[in-house]
Amino acid sequence: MAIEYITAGESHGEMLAGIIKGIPAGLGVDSRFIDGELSRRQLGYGRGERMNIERDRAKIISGVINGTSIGSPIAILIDNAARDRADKLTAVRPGHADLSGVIKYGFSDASPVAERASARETAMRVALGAVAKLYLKTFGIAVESRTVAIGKVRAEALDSYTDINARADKDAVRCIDAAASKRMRDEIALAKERGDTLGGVAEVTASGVVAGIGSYVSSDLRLDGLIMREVGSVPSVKAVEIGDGIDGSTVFGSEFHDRIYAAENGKYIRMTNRAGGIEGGMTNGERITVRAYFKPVPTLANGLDTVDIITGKNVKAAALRSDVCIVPAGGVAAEAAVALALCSALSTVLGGDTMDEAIERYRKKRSAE
Ligand code: EPS
Repeated sequence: MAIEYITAGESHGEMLAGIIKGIPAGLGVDSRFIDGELSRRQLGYGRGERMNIERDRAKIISGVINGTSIGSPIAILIDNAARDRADKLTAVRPGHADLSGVIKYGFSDASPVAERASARETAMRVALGAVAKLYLKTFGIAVESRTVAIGKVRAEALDSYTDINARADKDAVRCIDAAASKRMRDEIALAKERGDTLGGVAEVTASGVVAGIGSYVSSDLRLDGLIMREVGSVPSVKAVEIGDGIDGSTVFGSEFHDRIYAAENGKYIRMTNRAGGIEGGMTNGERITVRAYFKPVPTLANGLDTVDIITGKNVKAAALRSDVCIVPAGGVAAEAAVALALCSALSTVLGGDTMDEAIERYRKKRSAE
């Protein structure tokens, strides 16, 4: 029984709506936890004016009674404070959905495209992802993230993977390396001064996952594919890496693959985790690591060359209110994406009408490791 979800809503419409289906009965769903996740997504140096306007809060309207899931679809609403929709967006912005959206849906301007293509949609994904996180937490699984690069500035590798979110959330760009964080903020400030934008990389980790979630038996069950689809559909993500997949493509097999050793307790251990916790489309019991590569925000204060679709003339792209860098928030959205993929794959394996049944099956999986 896979988890399914859907979101709806325009960036400057009345509200966002979302439904997640397949969560068993008996899961504690605390709306304060969801609101905490929504606040995390709103922070970050480099965000625009809009984040001073919004105070995102989740209103749970179905599927939860007295703070506990009842097995039916869970529906959530988030109000939009900003309803100042730009009309007549004809100077289509390169890098956005604007031009292709107008052609595809036959609009006379790109405003309806921008309204739905907007990354505002990730607010609802974070809310639904928070429900997925609560499900995963029941099994001791934590999904966290940190910024590893903004522009050309890279963070040092971590010494320890404990309390990633607690440490990252204290930093203005969600980077655990203080010196790199300072240089990242300088880069963002420089981009802003130039009327430009910056992208970067966020790393999502999921720890405490039992081996054997996902499967090699069928393409639709492969967990790496599910994660790539979810993370790859977060606006601005142009590449998704699992483990050291990108560097791994340049080295010998002997330099990449994680060797397996017999542990004294009769279990198995690996000393490295270059596979990022997934082999053969399944979890192998190691920490899952996923990196989301974000392109620079395509709305530039210094508009790029483009065409006005009404006059046919070469103009500068519309410079709407926007963000300079969304990587810190993007990491939180990518966390939600990984949580949704993992929750879905885990529920496929565990099934269960109730959380108690799912927990019992998880225990059996754990003892088989
Ligand atoms: C976005 C443009 C900005 C961002 C928005 C994404 O909104 P506005 O046009 O209202 O200033 O702030 O992100 C959010 C609203 C959000 O909640 O993340 C865009 O065009 O994608």
